[in-house]
Amino acid sequence: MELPPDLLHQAHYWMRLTRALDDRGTFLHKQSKIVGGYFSQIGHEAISVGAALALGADDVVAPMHRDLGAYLVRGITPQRILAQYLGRVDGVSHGRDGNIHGMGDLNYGIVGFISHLPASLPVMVGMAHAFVLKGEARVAMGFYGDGGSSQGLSHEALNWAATFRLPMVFICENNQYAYSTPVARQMHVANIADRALGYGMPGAVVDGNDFSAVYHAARTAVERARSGEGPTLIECKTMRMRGHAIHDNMAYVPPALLEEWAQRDPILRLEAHMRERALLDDAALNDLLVRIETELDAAQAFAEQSPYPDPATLTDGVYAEGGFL
Ligand SMILES: Cc1ncc(C[n+]2csc(CCOP(=O)(O)OP(=O)(O)O)c2C)c(N)n1
Repeated sequence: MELPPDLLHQAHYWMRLTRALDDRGTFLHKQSKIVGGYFSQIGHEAISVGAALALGADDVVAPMHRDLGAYLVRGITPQRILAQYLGRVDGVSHGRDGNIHGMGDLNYGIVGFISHLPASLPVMVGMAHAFVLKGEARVAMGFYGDGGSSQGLSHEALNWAATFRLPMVFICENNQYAYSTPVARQMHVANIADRALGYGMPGAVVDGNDFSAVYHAARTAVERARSGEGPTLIECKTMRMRGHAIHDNMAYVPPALLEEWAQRDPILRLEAHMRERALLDDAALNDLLVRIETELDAAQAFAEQSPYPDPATLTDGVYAEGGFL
């Protein structure tokens, strides 16, 4: 089924913004303005944007370190994200973390990434269970990687969600490597989604570099979850196009593999599709890219003038105040 033009234009903007913001982060890191590591998400844009666009405003999501697009789609501004990267008070975690780890904001339905890989999944399953107990028609979505899929917490979370038919969508981003470990060195199944059968839920394998495929699968899973039919596991196959983090030159990845995946770049594919449908031409693309760079220049200026946090506030927010849902 062909997606409507307005959805494709939205997706195109978010995917281009995600990549440009990622490039901006790399640039700021090279200027030594970002303390610590920097995780690039290049190549993951169709997954984070496609899955997040399938959610409703009251739903909740736990993105990970390569899901920048999901933060943007949910409404976290580039200003706040760049301030976060620079450790400033206007960052999402108010200067408590540099790069991706602490970027949660429940006002936007975003649970901050728990660095211990699939550790976010049981949290999201708990939220999904709370929605059922409270009789709310809300959906929880959790992202995890191929590496995270081999850890115990992901199995427990999937099993619990299936057992209680929870409104949960699992998005597994299979980007072929967990740090330097290729998928074949950590599991003996062809598809991570094949495991869905063992948990008792539907599993879908999608081309993670195809926005339309990701969006359709996520939309179907969200609708299924909302109507009380239970969880779905969606495996999005993609490739990590950069090192694990900026320090990693990924000498362990065969260059031909990267070249092969570069031919399937998710943004170029979406643009080719839009051009075929006469929804995009060179002039419109150029306008969009200029608009995004202008937006990011303003965001960077905002972030760079934002102060560092007052050390006296260091323990603020360590304990929950009031309810969280
Ligand atoms: C329990 C634990 N062990 C190790 C790490 C360090 N670490 C962070 S991401 C990562 C690899 C994750 O691989 P995957 O789940 O496939 O996600 P990807 O980085 O490929 O997107 C590792 C080993 C961690 N954060 N937590």
